[in-house]
Amino acid sequence: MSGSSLRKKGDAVGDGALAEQVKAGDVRAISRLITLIELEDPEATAALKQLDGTRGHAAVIGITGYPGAGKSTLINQLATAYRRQGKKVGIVAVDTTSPLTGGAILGDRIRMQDQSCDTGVFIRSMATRGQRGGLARATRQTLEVLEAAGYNVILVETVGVGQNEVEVAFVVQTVVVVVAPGLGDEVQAMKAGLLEVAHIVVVNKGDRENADATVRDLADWVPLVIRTIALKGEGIAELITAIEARPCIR
Ligand SMILES: Nc1nc2c(ncn2[C@@H]2O[C@H](COP(=O)(O)OP(=O)(O)O)[C@@H](O)[C@H]2O)c(=O)[nH]1
Ligand SMILES: [Mg+2]
Repeated sequence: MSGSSLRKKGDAVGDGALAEQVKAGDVRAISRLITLIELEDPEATAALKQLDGTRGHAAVIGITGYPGAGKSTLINQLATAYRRQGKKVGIVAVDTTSPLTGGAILGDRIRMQDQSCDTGVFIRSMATRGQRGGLARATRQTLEVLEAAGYNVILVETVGVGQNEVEVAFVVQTVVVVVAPGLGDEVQAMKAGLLEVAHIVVVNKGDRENADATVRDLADWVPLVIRTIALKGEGIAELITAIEARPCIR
């Protein structure tokens, strides 16, 4: 699909119509602009320029960690909790093209289904196509779009493997690294890398018996460790409180 085929007939590049529709919260316009961003279409640049200065005050939260740690489950719970507060929630799932995570998005879509019929929740998967650096830029621009469209909370799911994903951590305000108990070697590896960018570490799957040991182990390394059972919604309120306590700077 080319960028131009996404343009409606009669739309001139930079005529401001798309930006206006985005500002009005039009979900189809939001999706279209994000696709244009991914395609690096000139209309995206023009529309982003027109959105500039109309940014809302969204809390942008990165949820990162190895596959299977429970990020999507946690995001589903966070989105539900924020919806109960009356907030509009954007969810951006950043996939990688690595075979390790191939096909993850479909599963995530299904797991996030609780949210998908709710008009107060916008869910988008970002395609990465393996480019380095471009992912962080496309993600940052997508966040600008959602912010301008009036989303109050934006949750960005990334697989915390590789430089590309670590760069995404720099476009969010709060980085939450999710680990599952008993990963041993993985936790050791994360101490050297991902945990350095973490503001909050979540030990999910707190229902597992070795969760306490993992919490104790990590407490020496990172400022804040929270134990959750995402499957049951336990620890979500504590996590939200911790996120709110962070300063709103990017
Ligand atoms: N026992 C247990 N399983 C969980 C918990 N949270 C998530 N899971 C399961 O862990 C698996 C991976 O979860 P998912 O959210 O897809 O992880 P992601 O790859 O990090 O997004 C799924 O089968 C979830 O049902 C939890 O708190 N306890
Ligand atoms: Mg996931």
